[in-house]
Amino acid sequence: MNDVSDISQVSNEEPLEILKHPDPRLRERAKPVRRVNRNLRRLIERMAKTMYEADGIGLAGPQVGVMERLFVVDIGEGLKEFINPEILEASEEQVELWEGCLSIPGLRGLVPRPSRVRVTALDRHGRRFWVDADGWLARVIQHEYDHLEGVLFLDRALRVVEVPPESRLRVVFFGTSPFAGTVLERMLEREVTPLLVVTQPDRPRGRGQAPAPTPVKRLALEHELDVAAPTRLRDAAFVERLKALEPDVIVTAAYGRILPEDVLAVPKRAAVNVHASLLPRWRGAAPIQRALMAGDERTGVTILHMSAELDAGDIILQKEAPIEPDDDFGSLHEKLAELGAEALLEALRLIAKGEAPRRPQDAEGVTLAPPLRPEEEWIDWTRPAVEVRNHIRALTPWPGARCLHGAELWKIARTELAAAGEVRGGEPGEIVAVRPERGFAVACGQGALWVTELQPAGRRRMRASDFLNGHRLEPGERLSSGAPGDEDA
Ligand code: GNR
Ligand code: NI
Repeated sequence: MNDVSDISQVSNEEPLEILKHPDPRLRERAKPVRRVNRNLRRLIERMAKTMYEADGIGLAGPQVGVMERLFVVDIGEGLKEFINPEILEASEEQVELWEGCLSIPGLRGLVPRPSRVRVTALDRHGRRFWVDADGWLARVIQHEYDHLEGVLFLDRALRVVEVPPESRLRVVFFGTSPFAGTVLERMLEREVTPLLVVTQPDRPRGRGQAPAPTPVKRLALEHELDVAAPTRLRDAAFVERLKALEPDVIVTAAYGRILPEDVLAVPKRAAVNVHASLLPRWRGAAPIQRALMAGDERTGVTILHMSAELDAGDIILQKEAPIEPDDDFGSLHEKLAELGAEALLEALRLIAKGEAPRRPQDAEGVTLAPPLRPEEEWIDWTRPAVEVRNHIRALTPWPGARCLHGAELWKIARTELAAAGEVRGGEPGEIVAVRPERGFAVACGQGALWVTELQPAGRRRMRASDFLNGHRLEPGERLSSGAPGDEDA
């Protein structure tokens, strides 16, 4: 924020009302300013305040009912006023750009204009100045000058389109994981640009375990968005910063922390969460993993209002998705992130139009999806093959489903159920068949699994057939679970 806008914030001038098309005053030609005096300086200050509060980059007298030749501009380089401006020269070269106008909310138009103009005007002290403007400054000066002539961008536009209502919402986004990254990316593609992106502080990540930004932070910085990574959400300075943004909506997606009530109370319209299950099934931090582990064949996403109780708020909308037998955490996570983004954008449109429904969750059918505990990363071969397989799906590719082959840590990445009678016998964890082109079969508490992909100790993930190419494995060898406390092996 620049100095001038700060002055306008402390000034006690009231903002003015912005006239909206088709108000006839927007079609009149403005009269020259007669005197540059204190009254005019106060008017300039009020116009600046009006422009800043409306998030505009320019404002002309007629837009606030002042039929005088005067406008203010701030394209982020400070406030500049133009009194009795004249356009002395305009370039032959034209550029087409999308324009909006505070007097025509909800529409924008593709307007060709000279790319450069030479302008003269008086400043607030009545002193004459000249500017050679290009880029956005040239654009805005011409747009404002048009207002003084009673001309609107609609008159010059090659095309006029509606601005999607959701892109006009003031949004603060809270998110951390890749799921949240996908949601944010889709929001940005649809021009729903958060005023602020809140994420978790940098943490040791990846192989090197050096502190690294979250996927959401990286994306936000790429798009030059403001980012906050507070360690404490209750921190008064953070809550004040949020309030100052006057958001309509708070969106959370896989943020990884519960928002305190005083944060939930900040947005004017709603605080909503993108949750990766069909609530009330799988409330909690690990809905995708728990759905896979349970062998669910359908799941989906829910957009809900946040409440004090975790994932228990009223539902705005849900979208279903099948869980395919070959889905694992990686594939399902991606599908649900896309579906969640789609559902969120639909919900934001409804919120923007004031049409978002609110449906309390069913009291029946509540299940909980607590985060994975480290000991759950071990494969328990004594369970039925179907359950072992689902467990592995839920842990693949991250953090990986572990077992021990002797003292070596293996991660099992992909399996197929052995057909009835295809392999027989064996204690749970015992390798009961080896087929170099397919993989190897492991006995479970009931039935057996063909391991078709794995990540052996210190190596990358590979097909079991490739592994067997260079590694002897004999029926009778055993896979086991780690002893409790071995999680960090
Ligand atoms: O805020 C505004 N944005 C803008 C974007 C592209 C081209 C011109 C403008 S000016 C506009 C404010 C306004 O309506 N000024 O008259
Ligand atoms: Ni305008």
